[in-house]
Amino acid sequence: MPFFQAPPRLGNQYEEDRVLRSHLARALPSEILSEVLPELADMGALAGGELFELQAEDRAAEPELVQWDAWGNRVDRIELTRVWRRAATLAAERGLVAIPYERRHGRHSRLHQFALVYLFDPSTDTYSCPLAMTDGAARTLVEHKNDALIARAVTRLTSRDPRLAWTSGQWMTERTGGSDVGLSETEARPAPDAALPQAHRLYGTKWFTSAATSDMALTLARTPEGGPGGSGLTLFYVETYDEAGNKNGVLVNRLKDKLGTRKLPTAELTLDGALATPVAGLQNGVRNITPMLNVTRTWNAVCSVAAMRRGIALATDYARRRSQFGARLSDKPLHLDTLAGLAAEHEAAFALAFRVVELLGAVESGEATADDSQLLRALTPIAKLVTAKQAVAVMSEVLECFGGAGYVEDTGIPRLYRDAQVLPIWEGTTNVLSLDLLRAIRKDGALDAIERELFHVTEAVREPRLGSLCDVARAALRTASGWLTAASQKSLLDTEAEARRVALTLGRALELALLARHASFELARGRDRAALAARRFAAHGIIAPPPVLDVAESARLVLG
Ligand code: MFK
Repeated sequence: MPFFQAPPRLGNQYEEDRVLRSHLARALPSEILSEVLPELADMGALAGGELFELQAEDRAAEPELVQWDAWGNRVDRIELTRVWRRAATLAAERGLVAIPYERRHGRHSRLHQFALVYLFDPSTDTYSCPLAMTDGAARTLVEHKNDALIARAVTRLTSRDPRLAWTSGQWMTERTGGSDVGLSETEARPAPDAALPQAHRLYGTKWFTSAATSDMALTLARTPEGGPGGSGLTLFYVETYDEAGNKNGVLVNRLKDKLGTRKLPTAELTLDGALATPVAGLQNGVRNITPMLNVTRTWNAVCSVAAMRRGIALATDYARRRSQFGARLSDKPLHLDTLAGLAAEHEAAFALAFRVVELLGAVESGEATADDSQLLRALTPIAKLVTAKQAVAVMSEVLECFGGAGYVEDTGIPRLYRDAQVLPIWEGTTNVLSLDLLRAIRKDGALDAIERELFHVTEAVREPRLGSLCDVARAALRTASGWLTAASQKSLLDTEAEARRVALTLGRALELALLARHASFELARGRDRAALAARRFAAHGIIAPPPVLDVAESARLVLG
């Protein structure tokens, strides 16, 4: 009988995930945990069962743009994959966007939501993208207290009825820049004839719009009075169809041919007179859209952690099924050592991403202190950038854990790696988010907030065996803050050059401290796996490579 390798399998992704279960047991009051547990177990079963199988069956399918109908009408319809159609229904029914707006569990509602998202995301081919933007749009409309749009749109964005539920887009990127959004060229011309308040018609090109099947979008455009830059832009609300069901001046030019997230229809759009209404006045468009950015960045962090978990779950299962050199890979010391390193990165990233989730829940429910709000501002860019980098690194190793099979498309494994590579890019690249952290340090006291957090978190570590790990985290914070001080004594340019290593170091220091606190909680209950993860994570290194070249030397090295 010739040999055939058994493929990796998944069980219930809630029940098999020690990290998720143990963190929820610490962070959620027991009565809330008991209430949400059936939902989590059910989502875990879907994620490891029906959805995982559907993903495999549907592996080769991609969305298609149909621009014309048989009679020559421009229709610009995007046909979605089976996984996406199923995911849309499930997401609405399970309240993946609705939960934090229903706020059944007060400040814990975000934790409830993101625990479900974490289970749902890896089995639904990036359907988290439209959900993240939908959540971000709802949050933005609520924060701006735009009652008319809350009544019209938020009710749809947060509906649990799949027939009524809307998704939102976030149309920001133009040819002038995905990062420097203040350069946007889209024009907003007043449309006094239209019924909407302060109606405008939008003209321009949006160059990279994810999930172009949305029912509405928040977007930026410049009115005739708007000056240059981000403050001269207006944040607009636009629906993709008018009341009669006709396209609202939104043309889909083509779908992007991307490295990964290929199930996600990302499009180039032409706005040709799309009727739109301002969300919050006619100025400060960039500032006004930041609630959306901060929510989608939180989704990004959670989905980075979820992606790592999926890769590790598959690689670990495979290690139990695959034998080489006379033993299962799961009995091979070097393979185990490799998997342990991945597990440590995942658990540390989990601790930081879900700390942001906790803070977001507290701030939204009005139960947060001013310190919590400041800390949320500081941790959101850090969590997004550091977890995304970890996801790419972990996924590269996951592929290697499968040997050649990890490089072959129909195993489904290469997609994990390609999809992970978007995580550090969209919603602000690593460098743009590092600069955002600098902005938050200068404007919003982010460094003080991080110092306070690290102090409180390490104070809560009661277990002496974890004391040295807390010392490592505190030393990393001192190092990063020393780099900033030294650079700021030189120049703004020198400070800017430090931003990435500062952000990555602070991110890993926070991850270590939060993981040590969790490990202390676990050790007190006789469980040592989180402590093992913390020890291993600290050994990977917390402090980024130090600055050795100044700005002029880097320029000489790179540019000659
Ligand atoms: C897995 C699920 C993930 C979900 C994925 C969703 C799909 C992805 C779709 C996309 O990728 S959409 C495009 C995403 N694009 C970005 O994220 C843009 C990246 N660029 C930035 O974030 C830049 O930092 C930014 C555009 C904000 C810089 O623009 P400006 O015009 O130079 O901003 P400026 O002047 O520094 O800031 C304007 C105001 O906003 C300031 O406040 P004031 O007006 O009061 O002074 C800033 O403090 C404030 N601000 C900026 N960023 C903020 C913020 N406030 C709070 N939080 C922030 N993050």
